[in-house]
Amino acid sequence: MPADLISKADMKKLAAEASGISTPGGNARVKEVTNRLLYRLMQVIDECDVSMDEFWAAIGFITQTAKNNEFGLMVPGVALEHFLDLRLDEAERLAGISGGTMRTIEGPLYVAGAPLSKGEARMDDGTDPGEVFFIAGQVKDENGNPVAGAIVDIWHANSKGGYSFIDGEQAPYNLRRRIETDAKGNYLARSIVPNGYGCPPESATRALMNALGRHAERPAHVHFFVSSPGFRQLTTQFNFTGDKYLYTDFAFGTRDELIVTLDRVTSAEEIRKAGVNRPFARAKFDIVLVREKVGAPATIVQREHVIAA
Ligand code: MBD
Ligand code: FE
Repeated sequence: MPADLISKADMKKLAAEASGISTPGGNARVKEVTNRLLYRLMQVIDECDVSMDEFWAAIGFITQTAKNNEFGLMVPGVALEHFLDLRLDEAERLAGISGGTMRTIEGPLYVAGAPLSKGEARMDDGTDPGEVFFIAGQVKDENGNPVAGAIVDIWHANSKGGYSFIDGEQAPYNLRRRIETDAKGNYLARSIVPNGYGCPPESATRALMNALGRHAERPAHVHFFVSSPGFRQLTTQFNFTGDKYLYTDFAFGTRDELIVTLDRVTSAEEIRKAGVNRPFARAKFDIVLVREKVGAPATIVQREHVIAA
């Protein structure tokens, strides 16, 4: 069939009617967004001459994504989670907020309720053969003053790129910890160097990436939620210099301000001091929180989180 069979006016009228725009009742917000989405979708179908077979294949694909509980993975894969970050960055700028550590996407693999400890924690259970990794940092305010008692909630993948709870192979809360900063605002985590995450072979998200000619991999990364009363909660991650996928993250999470360099430590003296028995890696990740401001858009995102039993 040819493209552009229907007039814009006819599509607009049909979308508005389907969205209850001129009928009373219902939810005004739902009507508004449904109307705009439908109108744009109709336009895309008409402009691209989407066939009935193609349309129903797309509905099948969306249905499969939902059955797999995979929208949390699909959303960052098509850059929408990063897009939401860009909008929040800009809204903060307009609200006069600046200076804190850069945010980046939460991703779908957070599990609430990780063990909480003061000052430091060991995150791995000793079964992962990966490189020993110390993450040290200080939580500060915009003036450089330490923030004591901040909660640094850290989660990351193992040396195979898998997350505990999700991969079903690791102990509960392995590589997931909450650390309360000490009097100087410092936190220290002992863990293992993570590997990058790749979308599961059978996932709808990987199928989509294949169809788009993109890969479905993330560079290695470590996730953070950082919170303290009176400050805006921060959602962020860091990546590592030299990572193969650093600048092609399928989830668009990499930001130049959030790349750390692994310091490889081989001196016998340092190894002994660190309380380990082999060369290890370390990275520094300081965090600047900005003060909460009335009227500023919230940084705490309400979304479904798993809590491990
Ligand atoms: C991840 O570990 C992740 O952080 C994101 C955003 C998507 C998939 C896997
Ligand atoms: Fe992740």
